[in-house]
Amino acid sequence: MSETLAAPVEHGEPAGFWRTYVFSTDHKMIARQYMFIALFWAALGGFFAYIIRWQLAHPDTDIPLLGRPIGPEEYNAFVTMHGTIMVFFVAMPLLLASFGNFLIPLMIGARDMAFPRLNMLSVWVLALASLILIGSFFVEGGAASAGWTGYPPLSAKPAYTGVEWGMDLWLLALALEFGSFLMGGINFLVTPMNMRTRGMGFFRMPLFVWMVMIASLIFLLSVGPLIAGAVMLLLDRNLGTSFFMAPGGGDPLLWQHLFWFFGHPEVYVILLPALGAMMEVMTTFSRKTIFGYRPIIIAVIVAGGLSFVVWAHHQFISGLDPRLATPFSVTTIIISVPFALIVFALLATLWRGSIRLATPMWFAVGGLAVFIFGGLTGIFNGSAAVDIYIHDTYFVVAHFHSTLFSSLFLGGFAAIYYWYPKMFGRMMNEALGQLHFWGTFLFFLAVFVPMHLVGVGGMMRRIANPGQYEFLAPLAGLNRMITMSTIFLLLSQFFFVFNFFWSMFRGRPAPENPWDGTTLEWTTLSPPPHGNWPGEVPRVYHPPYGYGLPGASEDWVPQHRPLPSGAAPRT
Ligand code: HEM
Ligand SMILES: [Cu+2]
Repeated sequence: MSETLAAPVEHGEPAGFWRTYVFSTDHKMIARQYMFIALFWAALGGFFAYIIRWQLAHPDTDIPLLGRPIGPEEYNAFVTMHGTIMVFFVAMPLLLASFGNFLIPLMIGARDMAFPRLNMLSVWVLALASLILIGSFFVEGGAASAGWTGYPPLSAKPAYTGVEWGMDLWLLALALEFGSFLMGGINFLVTPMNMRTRGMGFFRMPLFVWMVMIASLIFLLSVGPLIAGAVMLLLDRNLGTSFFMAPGGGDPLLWQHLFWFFGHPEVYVILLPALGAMMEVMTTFSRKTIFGYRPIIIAVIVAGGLSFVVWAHHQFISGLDPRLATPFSVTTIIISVPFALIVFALLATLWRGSIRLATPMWFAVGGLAVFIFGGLTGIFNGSAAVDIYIHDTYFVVAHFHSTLFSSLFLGGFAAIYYWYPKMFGRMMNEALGQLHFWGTFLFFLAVFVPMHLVGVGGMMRRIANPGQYEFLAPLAGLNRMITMSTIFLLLSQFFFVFNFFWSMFRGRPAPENPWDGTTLEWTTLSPPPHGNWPGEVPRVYHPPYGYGLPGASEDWVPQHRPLPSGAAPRT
């Protein structure tokens, strides 16, 4: 791309504490801010998972750490907030916003984002949304409790849940969060479109950049109807309209359509950056060019497009016209085709590679394995006939956690362990990293594999006390085992927390390129200075993953070095 655009951006070197750490326009500082917001919320979301699980295993007893029992109303609030937090305040800020911000300029060879002030605004709007969501716990009636999907009529009439302000604040917090990611999304799209360094064609961008661009586009295109829906719900709650209330002529199903038209694409907004990070890690640690670079991009675009026509698979038994069930089943099953292609491409990348099993690679491979598993159970949910039996059971809960946990946490940890040296200038401890991986991976399986059995055994989701149902009595032992495993899963995270903060101050100083990566972020200092490269921005000579090239002196050629004559990386 043109040299002028890659020249230093207009905002100068930051000066002083406030401009450097708080109101920063530097994409790398903004990325760290997003990361800390996400990690704060992850701790709270995880704590809520523990509260939920404790209540399910030992209903109505004192919850250790909380120091008191919770009733069914509060249980609903914890489930709602757990889901809301994990999806909107952990997954998107961490995968899309933090890594998107940190990596896009570094990977494409730009000195910052296209719109640095908009970037700063987006993180502060998210911070405001976070404060409002926290505030909603302390208002009269407590926090929202209509589920993360906020279905009316439950969400439309305060009398149904006893939640007054909490629900309005929930809607407001989400509206602000959406606004924040719309602003972020503009940067994630415009920056790679306009600010690539010389030689960086679109098909020479690392896959992570592609994934963030496609995720941002999906988000931009799907969120509008839900914002309209949220305004209508606010009006129903506060001004007596009846968009979603049957007695006044409204239709609660309308909300479900608006929500899931956004909701299904939204899971890809979470998934794609995670997959992108896993791809970067896998190619580096198997020392092999990614298999099928272009087919992967095309498959993701196809899956992204299809994600707009599958939404009613969440509504098979909602009173939807049964003639609609078949088309939505079919589109849902079709969407597994591009994903199967991506999975095979990744397996082919690993195949016969010289695999280096460091912590990022463990998380990436573990994440891929769990994602495959979660994708397979999705086929059952997507088939309308089967879904009649498993809808709203713990089978569904187990399915979506397999895909979401593998994206958010297994993919997210792969990304953190991989790029931490670049982000913070120090290496993380490898032994602690591997302990963290095995604790997380094995206890994840111990929580969510048996959960499928509980679901097939008939246990419904969103119930506060399974002890009230005689037919669920045989599942009590499994439920206690799942809760025990949840506690160990959460305890395993202390390996990470300690490693993360300890390494920041005590870790071995990171070299520029600790993993022998080929993409541009590894060509500058760790951490990169303001403006990203101390001297000129490097230019690019070939596609991103130059591993194992014949004629090269090492097993890799970085993107900013010309290829040895005769070598051409496959794309
Ligand atoms: C520590 C690991 C986790 C455990 C033990 C856990 C456990 C649970 C449980 C027991 C429920 C209640 C299910 C119900 O009654 O419907 C739930 C709901 C949910 N979880 Fe998790 N979860 C974990 C991590 C995650 C992650 C990583 C995500 C997303 C990225 C997530 C997203 C959700 C969502 C969206 C709901 C639905 C909330 C609702 O029904 O309104 N969870 N989780
Ligand atoms: Cu869906």
